[in-house]
Amino acid sequence: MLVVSDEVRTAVADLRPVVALESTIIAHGLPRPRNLRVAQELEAVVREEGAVPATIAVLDGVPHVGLDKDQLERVANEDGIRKLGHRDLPLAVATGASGATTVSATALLAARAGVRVFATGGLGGVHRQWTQTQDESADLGLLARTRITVVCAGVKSILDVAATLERLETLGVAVAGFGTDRFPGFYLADSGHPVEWTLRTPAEAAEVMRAQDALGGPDAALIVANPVPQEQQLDPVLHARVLDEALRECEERGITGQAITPFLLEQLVRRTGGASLEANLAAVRGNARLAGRIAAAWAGR
Ligand code: PSU
Ligand code: MN
Repeated sequence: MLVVSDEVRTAVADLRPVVALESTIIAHGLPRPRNLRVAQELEAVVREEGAVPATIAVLDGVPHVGLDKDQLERVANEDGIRKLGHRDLPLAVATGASGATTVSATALLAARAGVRVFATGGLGGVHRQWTQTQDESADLGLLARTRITVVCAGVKSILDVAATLERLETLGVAVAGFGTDRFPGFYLADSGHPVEWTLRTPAEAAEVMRAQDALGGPDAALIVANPVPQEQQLDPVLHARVLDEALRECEERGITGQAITPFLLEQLVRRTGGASLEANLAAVRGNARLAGRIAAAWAGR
């Protein structure tokens, strides 16, 4: 039911560092052909930190943890690759579908394969029109039930960040800033909201993971919120303006459901002349690196 690559399986068995990587950002979050290069680069960054990358996707109904070169290419370039949240996994398996996994599906499959650390860009969360649409990413609920450490640059700035932070509190998901007491804003180093906890080193993050296991309780995640470096962030004024425009366009065109996130991300790339893409990539790269370091500290347990 779950194919774990030889490299990942051996590393997990030997307690060596492994970092899970999601594939929705590759298939639906980034434009071609850059997406494949980014997928390869993220794996390389994880390796530079001495960890084994485990990119996760479903191909022809088979969930894979750890992709080879051709499989990664399929995710990046194949038409008709679906976007799979965790609820979609049994449907994709039973029907033989292929799809990229979101944070929720990636976290579930990673945890099943024994991978404890996961790097992504921005988490899904509560959308701005929530009172009308009830659109809240399944990422949040799944992270409340899965013992995994997610390194991210906050939640996507297209969301209602304050509401998302409240939901994470309600759901009992631990959130800590890495080297900051501000919750990062994905394209921006600071979302405008504080975090109550700050971790300063990968070893400290691994210490929290140990404490989670020792204390027991619900199998919730640890979110390590790692800001994009200040000098690589998107200009905050430009960000505010284009986000407003993109949200308005989304509403005018009646885009809903799973399509909202890819649509808005693409609009931002277009309306910033590619600058949002660079900030996005800087954030994801930094997260892959930090995840590699946390995985290394965790492996030394
Ligand atoms: N962040 C990005 N690009 C993305 C996503 C996040 O920079 O494509 C994806 C993640 O896979 C996340 C998903 O899990 O969007 C959330 O989508 P939704 O809001 O439909 O749950
Ligand atoms: Mn949604």
